[in-house]
Amino acid sequence: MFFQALLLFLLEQLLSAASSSEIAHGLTAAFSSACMSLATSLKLPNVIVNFAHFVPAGTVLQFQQDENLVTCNRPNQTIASDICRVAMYVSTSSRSGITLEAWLPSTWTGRFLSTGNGGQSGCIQYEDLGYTSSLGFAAVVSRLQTGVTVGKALTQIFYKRAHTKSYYLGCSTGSRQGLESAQVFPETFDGILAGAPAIDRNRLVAWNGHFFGIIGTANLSDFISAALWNTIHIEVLRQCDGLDGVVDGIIEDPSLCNPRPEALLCKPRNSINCLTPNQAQIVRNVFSDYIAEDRSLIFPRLQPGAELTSVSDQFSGMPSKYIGDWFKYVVFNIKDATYSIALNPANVESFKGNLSAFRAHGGKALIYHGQQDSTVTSPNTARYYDHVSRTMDLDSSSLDDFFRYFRIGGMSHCSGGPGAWRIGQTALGALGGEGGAGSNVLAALVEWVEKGVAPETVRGVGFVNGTVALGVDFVREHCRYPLRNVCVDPKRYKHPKSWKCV
Ligand SMILES: *[C@@H]1O[C@H](CO)[C@@H](O)[C@H](O)[C@H]1NC(C)=O
Ligand SMILES: *[C@@H]1O[C@H](CO)[C@@H](O)[C@H](O)[C@H]1NC(C)=O
Ligand SMILES: *[C@@H]1O[C@H](CO)[C@@H](O)[C@H](O)[C@H]1NC(C)=O
Ligand SMILES: *[C@@H]1O[C@H](CO)[C@@H](O)[C@H](O)[C@H]1NC(C)=O
Ligand SMILES: [Ca+2]
Repeated sequence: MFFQALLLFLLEQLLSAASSSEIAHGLTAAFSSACMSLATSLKLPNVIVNFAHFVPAGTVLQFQQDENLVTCNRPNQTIASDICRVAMYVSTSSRSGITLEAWLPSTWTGRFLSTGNGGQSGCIQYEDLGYTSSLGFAAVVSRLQTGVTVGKALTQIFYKRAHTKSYYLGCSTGSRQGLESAQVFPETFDGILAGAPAIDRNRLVAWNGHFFGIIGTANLSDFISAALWNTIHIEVLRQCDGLDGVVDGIIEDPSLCNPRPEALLCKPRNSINCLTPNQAQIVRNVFSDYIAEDRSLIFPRLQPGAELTSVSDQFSGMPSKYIGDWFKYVVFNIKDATYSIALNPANVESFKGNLSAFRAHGGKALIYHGQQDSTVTSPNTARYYDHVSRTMDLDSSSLDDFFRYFRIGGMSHCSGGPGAWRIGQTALGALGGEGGAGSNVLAALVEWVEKGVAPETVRGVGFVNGTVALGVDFVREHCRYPLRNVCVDPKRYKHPKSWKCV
């Protein structure tokens, strides 16, 4: 409305002499001055505006240490479309507060979106603000409900009308934050895009920690070297790659894969690149569920196929970096795991199975998880899906009305891997149209929320040797759980039509 009125005003001012470039220039100037005026005019409770800048498309923002923690390791961000960048501090008590950024695009679709962050960083994922604002979302980064409330209010003030629909996008911890919102603040979002959710967090961190006890330190005689893990990976593929109908380096459904490490046992005439009996047991333990003293499940096993990306972390001979500050200075054992699960500080587990209120609000959740993820093992997401199904007493066809889970074969943690992992999920997964129509999972979520057209599959793009720089290799459609992907025409396995969800 505001810009239409302004356009008429400009037309009058410029009379018939106005050229379209002058009008465009006038609109940009108006957008820019409306943006900058926020610095002094924005009045929201507990909010201080640090700055409000107009940033034209093509700018490379350079981040200073004072506006971006050094640990975040984000030196710059290229801006794809004109935005109003607003940086705020929101105090949540006399001693605490959050930093918040909103990136408001000049070509707004009317949609609001919040993103989260990965790991335990608390960093602003500028690339996701850039990605979603370039798609026309008024985007904020906020891990807390407070931030979303401020972001929505700011959006309304700036554009002079309320948003139409509200979305969330995040992966890993960002995904946990999104699902936590569906569980605890069910009316906040109409659509949630959640990848590789780091849910049941106490158990997840304990699971990351338990590998050190299995693997041991690097000076042990049975320590498995990186080279030997490579051999193990090749053997896992030899045993399981073909289960989906084609040998292509991808295990579409690792839940069907139960590798026998004994196939690699050293023989009298072959004592290199093979496993001692102890090492074979270590490999078995790595691919086994993590079980408590009372025999109950702590966390599902590492899915076979993901072992190579564990080598630099869980299999390194040092405690996993994902234990971080959570179990700092703790010699980790099963009792610590059981204790932390019972403690569940700040309800960080985010594993509530009752999403009734989210469903009643009309919310839709689209979950995806790479099937080659060594950071958050993917069977945990099937476990959550089943938990929601049981808690709400809904079979898959009813649950899928508002909650769908897609398994992305050959995708690592949130991005990367040999599979067709680029699905438009985040800035890392942003597509350049390679996959054709229907290959952006965020657009699919919007269709579902706004037109009621639910995605049957998620279409992704894979790269030559899993390397983006080598170019696009194939397109594949990923099935929604509990269906799995099977190749029905192995000679043409790179063609999406050669696959079927069964
Ligand atoms: C942005 O940061 C990357 C990574 O440090 C660097 O390689 C690149 O040259 C930077 N680009 C600009 C324009 O500053
Ligand atoms: C093996 O390495 C660990 C940790 O690096 C060290 O504490 C231990 O003393 C070493 N053991 C031997 C036998 O060298
Ligand atoms: C789920 O939550 C709703 C309220 O949102 C409540 O009415 C219902 O009883 C709960 N169901 C279960 C199984 O706990
Ligand atoms: C891809 O990997 C294979 C096997 O390692 C290798 O032979 C091939 O040259 C690689 N292709 C490219 C384009 O690098
Ligand atoms: Ca395969």
